[in-house]
Amino acid sequence: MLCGGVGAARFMRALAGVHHATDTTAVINTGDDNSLYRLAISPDIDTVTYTLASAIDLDRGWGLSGESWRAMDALNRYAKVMPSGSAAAPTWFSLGDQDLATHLYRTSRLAEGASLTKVTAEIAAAWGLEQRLLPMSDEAVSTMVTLRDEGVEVPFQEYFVKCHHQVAVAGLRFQGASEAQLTGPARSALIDSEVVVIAPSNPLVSIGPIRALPEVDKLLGRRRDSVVAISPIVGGVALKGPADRMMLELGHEPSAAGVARLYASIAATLVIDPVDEALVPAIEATGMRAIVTPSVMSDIEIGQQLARRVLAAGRE
Ligand code: FO1
Repeated sequence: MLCGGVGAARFMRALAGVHHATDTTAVINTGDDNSLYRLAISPDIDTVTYTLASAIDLDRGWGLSGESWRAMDALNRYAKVMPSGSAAAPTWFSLGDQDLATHLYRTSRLAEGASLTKVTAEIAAAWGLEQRLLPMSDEAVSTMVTLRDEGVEVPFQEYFVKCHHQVAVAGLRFQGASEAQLTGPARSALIDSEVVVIAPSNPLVSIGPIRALPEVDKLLGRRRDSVVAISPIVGGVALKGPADRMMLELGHEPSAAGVARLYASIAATLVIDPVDEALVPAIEATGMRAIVTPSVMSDIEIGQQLARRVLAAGRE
């Protein structure tokens, strides 16, 4: 599966109920990664990890449930004296006390020369996961967002968290993507898997960075018939996050048909929710097949039914 954060994690969770976790691989976006507090933070990897470990905070959609924030509170004391221009305590980006352990471990292991792939596997094992969680690349790729009204380009987390993704976007750039490589295991997964699922993640900033890596679109295009995408836009709105607004701001139709136009070259099937039934002709006009099935994973039953339908579609 090509994965971003929350939507992908929810689908992975449902998939675990209908398909062997040991036969499931997630290729996860690292364009959101950042080194705030000089720590190696990988939000989408951690959201998938924590969700599959049933440790995610369901209200926030990120970080750990039952979290405490004592380290952050202590940091806020120093933020008061921090010189302007210093990045020592970016307290607009909160790290919970338990979540901190993940970043401390990952940062130290990377400093010892371990690859992000290796460290991600160690962290997944520590949480008892059987799915294979793979970063899309072991090299740095940074999603940069150009803000329309401010006329500046900022790293993704500044757009998403500091600006609460309420500001209009004029452009996206995946810094480092053309020099970075899909990891070996991720490449093999995209070639050898029976079915590739494009998770219901933001097509532009969660799936986009993965596709920006050399050869990903070519690899998927070659096996397009067994690539199934799930629309993250239902009834014209994103189930979570700014995908609908971002698509509109960047010239795409914020609908399941707009998603089809983005994915038509790499996936033969788009799974849409019944509310979008009227869009089937527009989706088929892109050359994709539309499959209509409840796509809002409001309970585990619906999630598992969606997962079954997606797997079947990839095998047809
Ligand atoms: N999102 C927020 O809205 N505010 C935060 O302070 C915040 C901190 C944070 C720390 C670790 C982490 O893994 C995720 C965190 N997120 C936070 C969510 C993060 O911005 C998003 O999960 C993704 O980058 C977008 O999918």
